[in-house]
Amino acid sequence: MPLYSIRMRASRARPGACGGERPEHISGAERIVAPRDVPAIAADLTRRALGHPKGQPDSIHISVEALDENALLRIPALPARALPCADAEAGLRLAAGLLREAGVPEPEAVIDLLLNAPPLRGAMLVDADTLERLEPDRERGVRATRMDMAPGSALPAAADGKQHYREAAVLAAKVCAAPHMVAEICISDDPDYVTGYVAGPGLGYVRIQRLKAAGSPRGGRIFLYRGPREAVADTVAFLEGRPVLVEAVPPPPPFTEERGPSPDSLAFVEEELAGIRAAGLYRRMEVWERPPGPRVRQAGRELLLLASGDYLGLAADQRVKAAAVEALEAFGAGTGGSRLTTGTLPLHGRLEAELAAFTGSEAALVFSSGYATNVGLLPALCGKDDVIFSDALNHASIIDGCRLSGARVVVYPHNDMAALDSLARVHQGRRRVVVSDAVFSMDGDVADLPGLLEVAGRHGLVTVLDEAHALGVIGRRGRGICEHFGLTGRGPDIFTGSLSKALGADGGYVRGPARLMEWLRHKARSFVFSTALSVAPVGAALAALDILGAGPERVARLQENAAFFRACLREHGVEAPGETAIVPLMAGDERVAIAAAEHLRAAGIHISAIRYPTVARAAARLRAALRADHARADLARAAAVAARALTRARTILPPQAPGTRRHC
Ligand code: WAQ
Ligand code: MG
Repeated sequence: MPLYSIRMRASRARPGACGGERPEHISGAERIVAPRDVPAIAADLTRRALGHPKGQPDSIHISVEALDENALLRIPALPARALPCADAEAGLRLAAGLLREAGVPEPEAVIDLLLNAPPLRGAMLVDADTLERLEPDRERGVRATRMDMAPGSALPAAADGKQHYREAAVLAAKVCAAPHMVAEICISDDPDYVTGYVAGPGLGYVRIQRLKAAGSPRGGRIFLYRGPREAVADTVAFLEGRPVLVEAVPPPPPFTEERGPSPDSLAFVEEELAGIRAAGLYRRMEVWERPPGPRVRQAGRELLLLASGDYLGLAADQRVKAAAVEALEAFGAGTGGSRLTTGTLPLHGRLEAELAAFTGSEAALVFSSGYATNVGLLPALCGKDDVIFSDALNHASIIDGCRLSGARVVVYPHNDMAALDSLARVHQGRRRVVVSDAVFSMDGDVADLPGLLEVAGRHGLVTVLDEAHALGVIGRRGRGICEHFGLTGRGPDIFTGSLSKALGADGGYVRGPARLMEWLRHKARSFVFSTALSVAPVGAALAALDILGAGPERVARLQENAAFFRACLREHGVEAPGETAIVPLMAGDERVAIAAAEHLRAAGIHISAIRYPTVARAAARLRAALRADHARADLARAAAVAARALTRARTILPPQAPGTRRHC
């Protein structure tokens, strides 16, 4: 069967070139194919020329020529192996060792030559002993061409579309079959392809994981020759003219004993960050230069802060800090063990007793954070045969706790007790739990506890209420959701909460019946496997409870401030329902929320813009959080500026282009 050699060469005029210069080579490739495959392969190579990462060509040459069947040589592929290495330096050392093995006396000098030569289209043909250049055209080098894998070779195409190995293995087989050839070394000029190889007739094809730094466009090839000068012409003629088909090219051997991550094993991180930026969801961490307070400093600027969970101003309270210091002095900075091993100190038990007493529960159990509390409690309560009914606007820690439990999770529409009732009728299970935020963290509304208790009672559901934003905030004396509703009879079964918001400290807790705490000590994995909460926050929380227990003044001031701020907003035409310390100012579009927050900042006011994934897409908002120690004048000003900021942001922004909000 006649065969054709198809060769592609893509090039462009050098930028700023003066006349007479050679065009810049972009890419080249070739195949040897049966006549019927010529059109398809020619198209394929043209596509490849047009899509090369080095850029668009000015001209693409495709040549198709019939081969002299009698001259066609079939040779076996070289056996292939792969050497892993951590970086190019290590790789070049491996290459030098291989060249020496192939009989090259000064391999380091060969590598120097390769690294310092100007870019060539072809390879340098170099005397293996004297390093003299032997090829007739030193600007171009010698090209190995008219070669391909034999048809029927089973080598699959590279998954990334890069055919480097396949082509290199063919080329190396031909080079090593050339007369008087000792060895070859090759570094790709593809900036993304750091793997190179050394090959030799006795050596085989040895892939070296890294022969250059990623991003470097420098590549090159050296063919090492040992023979009479008169035979150089024959070798060049073989390399350039003799048609060769290489049989049974083996699949690329992997770099198995790889140590350390390959340089781009974390490439997905950059990609995902780019997507996050493009969707306007990129987040920074600002540094606050003072403890939480009504006024704070950030990046050298004084700001009025309406964004802190330190609702009662206890985080920097003198007595709270002093108690933390005292606890630290008495018991040290860290506890050094889980509560079940060596981490339980006298203060832990005291705090649990005081918390229970303050809230009217039988007992409490302290966790290392509010998040750890919910992801510990829910999987302890429920497993795969169970059902958890969860409010659609519950906090992420509840959502994660539900998922981790493996229970069937039935999300009911926000605060919709009729819906909960019908869902509870349908979804049966071994144990059934309903869990809700007491105060919803992004909307600031209060769970319909009387309704929830009624539905739960009807269906025998275990009730869990998260009081993170309720303790110290709602109820006349800050005792939380039961006090808020004036509930006297039986309340929810279990409460969770946080020590790091109104109590100004750190950590989380569960409270409820004593037997439940005893059981959780065995069951809640975030409790069992966390180091015990350190004593400074435990001491701080105890002092905060003391202050709260002494009188409801702070709580009252917080509630008055929240009412005042809402009234101011309404005066400026901004809807501000609710009664808790959290006031959402709805923006909808993420960009409106961000622009409004920026406007507020320019006026010296910090109110957080909240957006996906914290809230649903297109439900972005400014979330104002009130404090007991906010001054009335400041709140009045903040309300006025916030109202203006939202109106402006809405009018200035063009409607969002369709599709730009999609990002997963
Ligand atoms: N003949 C001689 N030299 C050539 C040829 C050729 N046909 N093609 C390229 N060169 C020279 C030229 O100087 C290039 O700068 C240099 O080789 C590198 O060429 O196991 O992609 O085409 O996975 O960038 C190695 C694969 C891939 C290793 C090598 O070379 C593996 C590669 P590139
Ligand atoms: Mg190439």
